[in-house]
This record gives sequence, C-alpha cells and structure tokens, in this order.
Amino acid sequence: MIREVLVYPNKLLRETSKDVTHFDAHLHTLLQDMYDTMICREGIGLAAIQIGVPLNVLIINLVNEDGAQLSENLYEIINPVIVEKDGLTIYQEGCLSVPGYYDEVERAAHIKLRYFDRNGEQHEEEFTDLMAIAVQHEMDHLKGRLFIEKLSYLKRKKFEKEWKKKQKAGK
Ligand code: QAP
Ligand code: CO
Repeated sequence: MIREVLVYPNKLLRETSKDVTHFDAHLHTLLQDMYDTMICREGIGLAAIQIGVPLNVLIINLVNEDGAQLSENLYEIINPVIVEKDGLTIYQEGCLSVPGYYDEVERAAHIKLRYFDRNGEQHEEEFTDLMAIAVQHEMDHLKGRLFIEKLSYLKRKKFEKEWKKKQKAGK
C-alpha cells in the first residue's frame, strides 16, 4: 500500500525511532508499504518515520550502471548500528521529505554496518560510495534528523529562503 510521505517541517520527522523487537508479518507489511511508497515517489531510500512509523527500519534501492532500479538490489536494514567509519565524502543529497531541494552534505566515505534483515538474521557489511552515504542519510532519519540540518549556516539560509518561496507559490 502506498503511504503518504511526511514533508518538512512535520514534527513527526523529528522523532527518535525505536528498535524492532518482532520480525513478524507486521514488519513485512511495513517493508512492503515502504517499498511501494519509495518506488511510487521515485526515491532510492526511505526510513519508516518518513511514513510516520517510528521504528528503526530503512530501505535503500540504488540504481545500477544502466540506470535501472532492480528490486534484487534492494536493501532492507533493521536496527542498524555503525560499528566503524572513516574517510570523508561530499555528495549533493536530496530527500523525499524535502522535495525539490538538493545540497552538498559531508559524510563518512566508508562504514561498517551491523544490522538485521526481515527475518531477524544479523549481518555485518561494509559500504562505500553512494551506499555508505545513503545508509548515513537514512540513519539520520531514525534519530529525527534531516540532511538540511547538516548544512552550513549560509546553505541553511538558502534553503529557508527557497522553501518559503515555494510555500508562497503553493507547491
Ligand atoms: C536519500 O533520497 C539519499 O527532492 C534518498 O523531488 C540521498 O530518495 C540517498 C527525491 C542522497 C543517497 C544520496 C527527492 C525524489 C528522492 C526529491 C531520495 C524529489 C523526488 C530522494
Ligand atoms: Co531522507
């Protein structure tokens, strides 16, 4: 089922999400709804809180070198913990909860992630490049943070200005 994506400045987006304790049919329905919603809105990543569910669940589905978004490349990440990180990388990020705005954010270039899959199996995996960026972006949502909060003072001002302009235009 396609769900509504919460948009800044919705207060729910500031909530801290909680760990999943039951790897059951409810979780699987949530994951399916998140996937349907993300694909419908042409996203590559989504955290559960973006559809109003404060659980430590995120999905990421990057496109391949041909630009195709294959479901076989879907990551379902539950209760993630970054156990190692190093390096720095800058990327022009966007977010389904901040539609139409993109700006450069600095993040660790390499992470080692401990997480659970939909069946409650634990995994430890290293990520680099866009996948490392996406995981960190989505994990910020679990802490109630948006990428616009990581911008420099001037870039944040630029965002506020553009956002207000957009509100006035009724978009
Ligand atoms: C998070 O972002 C992310 O403004 C996922 O109008 C960001 O899926 C992962 C989107 C950067 C890796 C790098 C944004 C769609 C989608 C928009 C998204 C929009 C339509 C953003
Ligand atoms: Co986001």
